[in-house]
Amino acid sequence: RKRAQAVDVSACELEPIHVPGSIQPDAVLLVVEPVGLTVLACSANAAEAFPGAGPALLGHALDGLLPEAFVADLRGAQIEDRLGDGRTVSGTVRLDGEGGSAFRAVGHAQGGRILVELEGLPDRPGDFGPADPLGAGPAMSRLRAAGSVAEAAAATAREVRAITGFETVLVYRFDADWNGEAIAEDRVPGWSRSLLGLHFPASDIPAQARALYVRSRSRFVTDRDAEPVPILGDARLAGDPVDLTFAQHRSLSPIHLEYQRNLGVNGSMSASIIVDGTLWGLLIGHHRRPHYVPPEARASAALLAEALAMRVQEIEGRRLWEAQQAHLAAEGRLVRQLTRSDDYVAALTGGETTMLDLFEAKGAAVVSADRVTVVGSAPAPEAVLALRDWLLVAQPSDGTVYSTHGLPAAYPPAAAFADRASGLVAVFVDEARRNLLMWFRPEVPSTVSWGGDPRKPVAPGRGAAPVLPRRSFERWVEERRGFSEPWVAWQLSFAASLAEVVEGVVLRQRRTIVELTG
Ligand code: BLA
Repeated sequence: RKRAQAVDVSACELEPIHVPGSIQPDAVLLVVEPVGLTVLACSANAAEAFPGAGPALLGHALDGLLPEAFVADLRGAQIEDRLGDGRTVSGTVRLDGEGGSAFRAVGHAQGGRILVELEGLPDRPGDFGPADPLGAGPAMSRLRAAGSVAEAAAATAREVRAITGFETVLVYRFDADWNGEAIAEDRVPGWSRSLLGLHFPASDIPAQARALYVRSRSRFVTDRDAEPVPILGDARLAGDPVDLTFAQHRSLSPIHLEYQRNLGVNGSMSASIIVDGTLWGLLIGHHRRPHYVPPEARASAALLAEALAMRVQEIEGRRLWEAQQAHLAAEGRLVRQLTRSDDYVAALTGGETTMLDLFEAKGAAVVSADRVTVVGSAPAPEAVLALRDWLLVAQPSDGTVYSTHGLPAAYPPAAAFADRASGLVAVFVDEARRNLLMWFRPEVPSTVSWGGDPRKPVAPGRGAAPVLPRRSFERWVEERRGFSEPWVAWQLSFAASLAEVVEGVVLRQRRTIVELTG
């Protein structure tokens, strides 16, 4: 009898995608040691660039193989400083004498080695697919004109599709848990499938892939089904495989290629959208057939991904700045009320400015000993006290702010008042934890459309691939109850700083009472 197989998504994160041991067949790879510039390894298709050579290239000096002008750039000290971290030198080289084939040569340094990729260029200019590989200039001005993230994303998708010739270009945005949503889509009229507005679980793009995409900014697959070309190396490579993190022609994970097959995608692209040093999203290209994108169009697409990132940073940065200014002002007024008052609870809940002016909360509460004062749309006082008792146990006593945007899941009794308190920020004011500030947000019932059931992201595989991606991307609608709009990190630090001010006031008032009575 066959045992049911447990399928573990975390297996996806273990695949070492930066050392696949092979490249895509549209280039030839030479791996060179940086001192003597002799070939340590080459892709098995090396004869395409060096007829008759093949593995005979191993141990050969680079000088004799590539034009001196190109080799000169790879020579010399501080090679990792000049050509590490994805920095490259490139040029068009003619191999095999006058009138020989033209190659785009790109060199970079990684892991103490120099990697040179030689991509055969089409003979006729007509072989360059897209009409307008240099359309990045006008695209930039359209991007600048976009007033919202949605508009900027839509404009970028349109421009990148025009430049690269993909049938679909999507802008994919990650959320705080690394799930993602296709927030913009530009699509060829003849393809009815739309992914716009669909959400995908975090496991579709595992952690090591996201980490690699922060370092190396774009990936292109010409032909999903092309046989990867193995890298042949000499003995010095044993146990230390060639790191292809920055190689343009790295072959992608076979598990991901299976995913693409299930999605009906052959030629593809993804370019990283990095905002504030984190992977904010991806620009994704899809083609139903194989699709070659020439080097300059690839560079334009990566550039536009970067331009979108900068525009997003501007738009979101300004919105953030405005929200924080408004909060600083409100917090300033609250602090003035607090310093003038003998009753901190009244100062927070009864003045012209109240706790409701912070964090877009719809309700707030202050617990002082066993006295509860609420403003706005908050749970009843007994419910607030019960919640406080739970927090005393659930929350470490180190003064950290508790926050959730799904309280009923963490604290089931909250299901009874989810309409008022699905979101909670709570912070104890004093070390004895007698005083507590709370902000509440109501439930926002919503539906999330997933591209396939997110609870089943994987299917069992066999042998080397213990797990495989799901086969179905049918729209799967999840109804979300018991969740509010999420809080953001800066709001929690504002809450913490307000609690500190209140602590000072509480101490001062207690001292005054002691002096008066003592
Ligand atoms: C990589 N997964 C990716 C990439 C995308 C997606 C865009 C980047 C690689 C590329 O350039 O194509 C996922 N593609 C999507 C999503 C959409 C899309 C969400 O078009 C929606 C519009 N993937 C799985 C499972 C595993 C997995 C179950 O679904 C593991 C078992 C793995 N995905 C996986 C791996 C990579 C990947 C390993 C890295 C590929 C690489 O760079 O080598």
